Amino acid sequence: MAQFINRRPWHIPESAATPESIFRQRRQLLKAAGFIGLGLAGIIPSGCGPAKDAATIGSQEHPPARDLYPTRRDTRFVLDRPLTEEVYAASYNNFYEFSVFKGSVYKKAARLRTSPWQVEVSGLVEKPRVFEVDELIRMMTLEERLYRFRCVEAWAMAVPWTGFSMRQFIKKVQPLSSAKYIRFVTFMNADVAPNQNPSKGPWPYTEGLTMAEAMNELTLLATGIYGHPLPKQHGAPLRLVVPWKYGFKSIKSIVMIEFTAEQPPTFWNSNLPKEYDFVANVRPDIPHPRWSQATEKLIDTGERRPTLPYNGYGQWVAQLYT
Ligand SMILES: Nc1nc2c(c(=O)[nH]1)N[C@H]1C(S)=C(S)[C@@H](COP(=O)(O)O)O[C@H]1N2
Ligand SMILES: [Mo]
Repeated sequence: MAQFINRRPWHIPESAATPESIFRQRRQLLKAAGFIGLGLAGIIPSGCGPAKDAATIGSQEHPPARDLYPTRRDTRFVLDRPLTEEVYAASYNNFYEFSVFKGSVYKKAARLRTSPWQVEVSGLVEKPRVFEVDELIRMMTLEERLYRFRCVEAWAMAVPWTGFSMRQFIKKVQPLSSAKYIRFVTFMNADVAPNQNPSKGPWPYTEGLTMAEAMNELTLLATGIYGHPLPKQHGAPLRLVVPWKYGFKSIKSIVMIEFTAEQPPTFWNSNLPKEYDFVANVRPDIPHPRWSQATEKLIDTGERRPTLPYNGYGQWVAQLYT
């Protein structure tokens, strides 16, 4: 077992495993976002190796539509790399509401209650209404898709999501022709999510897409991962997955989907507009103001690969941006 763990980047303190520039940058970013006074001890994960419990500790108590798993795989979406081992994906997460330390998010997020859970569909839409998440999922056709996933911080993974296309959802709820954007909102509950306090950002976390982006075949509302319902740290019970954009667009634990006429303000773009734009497409040729985006690092093996334009999904989405 020791041998198994020793090959892995998790064995190294985060300060050593992360390129120095990104490590420094992240500290600044946390400061800018109001995450101050954490001290260096907090930056270095305490455990060694991926926690064995990471794949189970965040399980939902009453996962919606549990009987529908596993689903048929959509074979149109093929990978150019192996799938990331589940335990790594489940124990290296960004979910700022709970913690800024990726290695401990899965434990903190376990406090989130995901049942009952409602999703409100509002704004410029033919049929505004509130859905119980179980009902919403059962209205859709679930499928599995293997997607690459690329965080703006230059780490990457490849995972099997279960979910339904945003396109299918949009057709069902019938937006008005005046709807040009979609705004997504995460839950708000500072009792379970300790970082959701006003000094640390304009909560709740929000994101947005143009209608054309949301209607693209690739845009997924995910309910599961690795053939089972989403664990909490991955954004249970419902999260967005936009695989050609940086990971921060893929908003977790959604409670509202609103159709709007104007481009909605979004969490990272509002916090740090010079560093995180609304579009946020994966572009190896455009460096972040403080680090290169030319390569990415796989979270399980530590392998470095060239970043692909649109994260490798140009054939599906490049025409949206001409
Ligand atoms: N509500 C919410 N959604 C979020 C985030 C967050 O902090 N809060 N982080 C984003 C970022 S930066 C990334 S890279 C992905 C990480 O998803 P994962 O932890 O499931 O891999 O979630 C995105 N969705
Ligand atoms: Mo990210």
